[in-house]
Amino acid sequence: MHEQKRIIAIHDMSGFGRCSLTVILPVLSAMGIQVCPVPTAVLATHTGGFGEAVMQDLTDFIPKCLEKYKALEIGFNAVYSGFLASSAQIDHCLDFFKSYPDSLKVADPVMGDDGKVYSTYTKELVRRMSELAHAADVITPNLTEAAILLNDEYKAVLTAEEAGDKLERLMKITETVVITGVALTDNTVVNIGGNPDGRWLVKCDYVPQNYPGTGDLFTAVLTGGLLKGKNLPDSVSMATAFTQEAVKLTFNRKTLPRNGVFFEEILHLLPADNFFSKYIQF
Ligand code: PXL
Repeated sequence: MHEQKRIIAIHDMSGFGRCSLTVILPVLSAMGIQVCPVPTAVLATHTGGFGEAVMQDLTDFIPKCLEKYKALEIGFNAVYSGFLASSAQIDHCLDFFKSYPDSLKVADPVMGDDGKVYSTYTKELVRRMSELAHAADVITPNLTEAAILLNDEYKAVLTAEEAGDKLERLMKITETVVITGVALTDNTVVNIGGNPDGRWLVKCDYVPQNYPGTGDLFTAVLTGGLLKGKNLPDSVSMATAFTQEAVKLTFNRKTLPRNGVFFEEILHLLPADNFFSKYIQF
């Protein structure tokens, strides 16, 4: 295959609010990776704070894309899934994973935040997300999604031991796991990652506001790092540093959280991919 890395991104396209493909496309492109989007749905806005969702489901479109790529014998270095619009899309993502067995398979098990499931998600879609997690090489749940995948009661704040225990249990599902936005009892917020080589923790600077789309920003940078050959702790660290920079910039502007984060102004940091937050082994 051509030297440049190529990735299939199976996510929704939300017109306003900065999440999923409107974040993933520019971020991975700035990292020098060719992104081929397969939209799961198109929405006017994301579902976090704009009232009832205006959404067009594209479930039937996804298998047609796969057939076309297979017929054209186009290869991909990674398949990266995220927000899905129906439980049938789980099968379609699994078909993509199976069709590119040598690719890096990243499943962001997007389902909810702050202990709540997103309004467009059905019970069946939530139930079946673990099938995708089992088939993936890398998963990046937040605490809400980790609790669902593990059948745990949602807890907003964990001790470091509890967080480590969740990571270990998720690593029985998928080899490489990163849990994002973990609030710990010592008042820190951390991202934690684990694979067969170890477990790492990256602290985030405290910002008293959550923004939608930051999970997508994080996993896009993480996936780009891994695809470019960086190891897990460096990739988690770079994704944390980039996301945190965008969050801090946005907090200082005092904009409505639902508008998402101003990542556009720091995209220039990405091509060098040499900025890191500190990580520690735990
Ligand atoms: O960032 C996750 C996400 C993706 N897509 C849509 C969403 C959300 C989170 O709210 O609403 C449409």
